[in-house]
Amino acid sequence: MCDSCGCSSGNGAVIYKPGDASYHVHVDEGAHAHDHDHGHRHEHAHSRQVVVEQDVLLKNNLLAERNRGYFEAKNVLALNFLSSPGSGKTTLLEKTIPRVQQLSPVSVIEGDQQTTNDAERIQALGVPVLQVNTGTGCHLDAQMINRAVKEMDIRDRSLLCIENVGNLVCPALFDLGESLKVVVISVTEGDDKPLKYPTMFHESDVCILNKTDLLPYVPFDAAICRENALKVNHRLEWFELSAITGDGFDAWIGWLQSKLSSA
Ligand SMILES: Nc1nc2c(ncn2[C@@H]2O[C@H](COP(=O)(O)OP(=O)(O)OP(=O)(O)O)[C@@H](O)[C@H]2O)c(=O)[nH]1
Ligand SMILES: [Mg+2]
Repeated sequence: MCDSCGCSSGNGAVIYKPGDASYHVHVDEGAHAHDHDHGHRHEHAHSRQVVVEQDVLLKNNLLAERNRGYFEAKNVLALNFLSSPGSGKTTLLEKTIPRVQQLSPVSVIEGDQQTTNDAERIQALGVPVLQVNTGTGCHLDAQMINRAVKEMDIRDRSLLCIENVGNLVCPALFDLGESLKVVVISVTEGDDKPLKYPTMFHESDVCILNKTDLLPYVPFDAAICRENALKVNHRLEWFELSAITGDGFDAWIGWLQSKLSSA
């Protein structure tokens, strides 16, 4: 359960019966249900809940703008890495950082509900890293980044990698003040994910299809996945790679280096 964005409450969720477009139920904790005279059951969201959510996002956005101003003033390229749990964000960072360190200093903020496992993996590379544990929270927010950055000595003209909590839903809603969002999807997740979780792909600037070394073993069509992602967001930069074998890495590293040299 997430107690910071209330996403577990099911607020605003709609349940559809397959094949019956006229039937839908809005689910809202604590709301009353009733039947409309147009033949379907309908539960209304409490307006108070909506106001609280707007308030949370507004407060977050104000802080995100402060973070963004700080990053811009220091010419820091801040990348927010997002994905389902286990798509390979940390592995991608482990393989990416050694290849860009020569060009620019790197620091990392790791977000997870619990453990310092990912921070320890990054620390082994010898770069500054902080772990943010969100407890029951399912995403990082701008305040967490604001506090973390104050604890770090972020260098001018550097790369800051922020690994968000593994979750393809809520982190898309919370602006951290990052320069760009990078969504990672792996071939074991299904090529329909961009259509099923469109907000994440719509909000992202870059999409990395990871674990391409497993393509021979899973029914996953990379071309269809790309088409689905571009349907949701035609501006997405698209990379296909394997963080384990290093296949496809040159294009990703080349793109990153060009961003760093123009930051
Ligand atoms: N075959 C294969 N496995 C990979 C690849 N990238 C990552 N993995 C494996 O996938 C698992 C999860 O990788 P992580 O890098 O921890 O994934 P993550 O997205 O950081 O996970 P969370 O932080 O828990 O959300 C590990 O067992 C990795 O070794 C890849 O390109 N190919
Ligand atoms: Mg990780």
